[in-house]
Amino acid sequence: MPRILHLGVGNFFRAHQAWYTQRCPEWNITGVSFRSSSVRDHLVTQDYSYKLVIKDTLETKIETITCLDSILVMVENPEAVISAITDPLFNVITLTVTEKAYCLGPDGKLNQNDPAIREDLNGGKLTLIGTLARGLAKRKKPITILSCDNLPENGQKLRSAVKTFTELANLEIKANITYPSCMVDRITPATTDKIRLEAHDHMAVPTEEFTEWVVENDFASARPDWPNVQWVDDVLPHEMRKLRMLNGAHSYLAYAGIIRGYTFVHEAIADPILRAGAFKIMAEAAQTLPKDIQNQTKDYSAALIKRFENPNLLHRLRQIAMDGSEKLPIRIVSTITHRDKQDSPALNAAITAWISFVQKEVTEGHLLDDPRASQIAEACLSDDPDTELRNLIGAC
Ligand code: CS2
Repeated sequence: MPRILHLGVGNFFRAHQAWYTQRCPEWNITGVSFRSSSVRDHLVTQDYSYKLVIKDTLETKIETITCLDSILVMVENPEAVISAITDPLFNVITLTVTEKAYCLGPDGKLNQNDPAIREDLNGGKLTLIGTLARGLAKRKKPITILSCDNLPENGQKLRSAVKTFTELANLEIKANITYPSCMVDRITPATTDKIRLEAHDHMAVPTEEFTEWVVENDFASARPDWPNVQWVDDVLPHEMRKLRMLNGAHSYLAYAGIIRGYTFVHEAIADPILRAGAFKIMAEAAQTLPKDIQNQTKDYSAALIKRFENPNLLHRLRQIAMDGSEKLPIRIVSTITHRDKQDSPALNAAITAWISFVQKEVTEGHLLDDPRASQIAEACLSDDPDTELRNLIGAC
């Protein structure tokens, strides 16, 4: 039976890639958890199957997902993960590890001074990039590595990061490896006790009905025939549309919404000021997209607003607000850069909202959920917090 190795078994993977793979009965997935064994410890007691609770505006559907059938835990046994990467049993490695795990600098290349990368190169704790490089260096058979994180040109960025690490660690990769880029989309909130009760499953995952996956068709060997995937030669226009319009508006709603006292996305989008702001971000973002998709952007914005309005999804603004220093450069700052000399008041309002949010959090003594939390806190307490914070996300 062909197999996928999936790195990062969080809710998004369980709602998106696993849902597609469930529709390819001949394919199974081995998962890898990086930081803790807790997902494995729970799923193992239920044969790794779990319920997907699909919440539309009008109805809820519950599906059982069974294609995941084992999980390796990095902190318990890193060697097992490296062996899996070399194992010819796997044809595809997919990843959902969040932006920060790539350890990229502002130029989108591996940040060679990242303390975690330095530690890994010096024989300490393995990073995601170091783990992939070490496994791939031992691999003989072709394999496809498919990044499913919200980064533009995610495949190319991963390829370049692994290549740089390989050189720094004096490793050599001989196998034929492809790194197609892809765009993934399905809004997936964190699980709540209410969802667990509703699905009678401790490991249930809530998600929306809508789902989208656009993948570059560049696979080194067998691949699943995932249904409803759009197979393309160039995914970049799709990535830009989604990151700049959906994720950009999401981040704005998160920061401006929390400041205005809201908890969930559907509450924030019902506020006329925030709704207008989200629409304007999408309009400013739409103008940066390639000409041939410009005519789709009006309908796309309207569809996004409808998805944000879903009152049953209960998507917390704080979930989106985390890791702002990683997310904003990609979804807001780079859009401003692409607008060249045109004014970008709505996109700038998202940056201002982030600055107000982090300042409020720091003033109130809350620990920020962000890999650069301490730098942000320092910037907030400096003489010129506005400039310092803008510098941190490259928005100067
Ligand atoms: C959200 C995304 O948490 C966030 O930053 O903007 O996770 C968003 O829900 C997904 O990209 C939707 O596909």
